[in-house]
Amino acid sequence: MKMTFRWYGQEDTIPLSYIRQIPGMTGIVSAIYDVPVGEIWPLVKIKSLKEEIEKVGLEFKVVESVPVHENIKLGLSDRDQLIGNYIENIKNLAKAGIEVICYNFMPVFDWTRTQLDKRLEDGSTTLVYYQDQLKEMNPETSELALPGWDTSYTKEELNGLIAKYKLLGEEGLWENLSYFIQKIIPVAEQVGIKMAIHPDDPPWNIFGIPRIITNESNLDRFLALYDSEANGITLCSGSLGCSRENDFVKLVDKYARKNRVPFAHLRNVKILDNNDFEESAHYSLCGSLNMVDILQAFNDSGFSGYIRPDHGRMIWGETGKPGYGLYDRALGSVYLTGIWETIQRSKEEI
Ligand SMILES: [Mn+2]
Repeated sequence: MKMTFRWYGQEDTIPLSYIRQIPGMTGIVSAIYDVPVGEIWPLVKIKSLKEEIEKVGLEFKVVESVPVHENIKLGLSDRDQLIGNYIENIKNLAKAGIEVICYNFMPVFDWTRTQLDKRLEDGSTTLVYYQDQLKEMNPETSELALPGWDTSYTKEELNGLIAKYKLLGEEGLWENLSYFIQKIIPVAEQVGIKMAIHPDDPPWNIFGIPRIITNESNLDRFLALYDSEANGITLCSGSLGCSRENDFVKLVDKYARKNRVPFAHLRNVKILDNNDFEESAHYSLCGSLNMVDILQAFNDSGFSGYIRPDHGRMIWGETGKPGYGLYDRALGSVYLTGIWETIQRSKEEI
């Protein structure tokens, strides 16, 4: 297991030198953020990002993410050209020594939460998802916007896009995902990149828009689209784990054993009634997921890929990008590293 940390480039308020000081930290997960979705990332930009990261003594092996243009997900007439650009990105990233590319195939909205600063009992703030809040934020009927939405769309554009996806439906989205996968995976195999799809977050349909990377049977279906280690999953405990139907430990055991998990996101969530959930501290007793069982499953399946702590709460008065402060993610990563050390030590003693 190699512990990594997400960093948003020069816009990020957290200096790389601080991340370097977290015990056990080996690498940075980042991306090129100033090139519009669908366009080619210049190799020179990728290389200079890599140099910046390596200068502080960290590795740059995982990119999160190379976003997939909506027209590829919708299967529109310009998708071949957009997939061509995507392939150029895969090739350029391989040239710079990248090993894993994380991406997702979620229509319109990426991760969805209804509040980004819910105050918990201990005074920290966190991201939450409450169905009651969600109902009030349906873009088709309400003026309210969900936090984290792409504000570059006008309301009319957004509703037009939602209507297109409703028409496409789940099967249409599967077809377009398969089309994309058949084109990109052979290239990834050739250049030695592992593609790792991130599950939909949360793993169910929102506002009638289809979401398909949601559970075990759909992950099976996804992996069968192209049977190759280059066609893998970013196993995210916080996304899959906020549905009680997903047994995350079982998913780790199943997919990591098949070498289909080059990258994982670990965080905890507290599942409440009514599909509500709150992002909690990583510590097992703070949420509904058991981190010891999860890391034990990674160990038992021979996992040698990259892990990063996922979202953290805001603690100790820190302000910044919700979910991506330094303190709680640093605590989370060291906690995970400690569990991993204990598991490795117990193996040596046997
Ligand atoms: Mn994640």
